[in-house]
Amino acid sequence: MERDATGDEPQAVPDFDRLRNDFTRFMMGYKFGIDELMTKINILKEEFTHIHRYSPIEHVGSRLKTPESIITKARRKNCPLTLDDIRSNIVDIAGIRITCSFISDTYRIADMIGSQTDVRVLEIKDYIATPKPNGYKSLHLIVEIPVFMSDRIQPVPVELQIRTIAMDFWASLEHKIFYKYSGTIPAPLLAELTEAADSANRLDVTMERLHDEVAEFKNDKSDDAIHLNSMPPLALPRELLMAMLDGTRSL
Ligand code: 0O2
Repeated sequence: MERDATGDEPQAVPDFDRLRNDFTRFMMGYKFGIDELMTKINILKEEFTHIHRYSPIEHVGSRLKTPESIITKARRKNCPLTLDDIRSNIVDIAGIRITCSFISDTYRIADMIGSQTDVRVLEIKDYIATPKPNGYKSLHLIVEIPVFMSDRIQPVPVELQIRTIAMDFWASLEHKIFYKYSGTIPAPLLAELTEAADSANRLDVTMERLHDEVAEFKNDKSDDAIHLNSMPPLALPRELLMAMLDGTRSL
């Protein structure tokens, strides 16, 4: 081995291009995982909007953890900073948040997504049934979804946070306050936040009860089986219409 002017062996020059490509490929898998799952969620949302009286999904958002935030979390978990270690230890690099109208909807949506045959549920954390001590409520699922790449199928974990509008309102404000105080919220403020979480929960419970009462009232009044009111009218070809009316002709 040749030595440099100092007499030391030269250091291997890191292959920056290769490292950058590996990292881009790594992050891309998570982005595609989000895309796949967002398609599933948007299909559910659209189907509900057209077929049923209302959609349990109010809003859907997604985020990819920033490289800085991945490193911070890896350090917090004592995870070595290699892509393989990060892949197996940090499962919320891809995240999707679904906001629902009512508490029961959060479980309903979780079941609908979790029971799809290509989705594997790796973990469930039910902070609705068991809130965090500060009052945080949300249903968290880590699901794994296959992403079909040009040369391989990559299973990608995605964190799904499903919560009501009231839970989301609370969590957004708490998140801001948490960062404002660098993670150490003064005790009186923390107590008020926890009290606000209780109020948010009471609102959720009342709204769900009212919704159920109205739904029961509507069921008494109406015998519609399917509600396609919001679906844009489709042109029904005459031949198809005749066949449907007739019932005996084949299409
Ligand atoms: P960000 O910026 O949202 O990505 P684990 O992964 O199991 O080792 P972790 O990450 O604490 O541990 O898991 P957990 O408890 O399921 O929390 C994951 C995410 O839930 C957090 O992500 C937050 O988004 C949200 N969350 C959890 N607890 C709270 C809370 O008390 N208040 C608020 N506002 N959000 C919370 P990140 O990575 O912390 O941040």
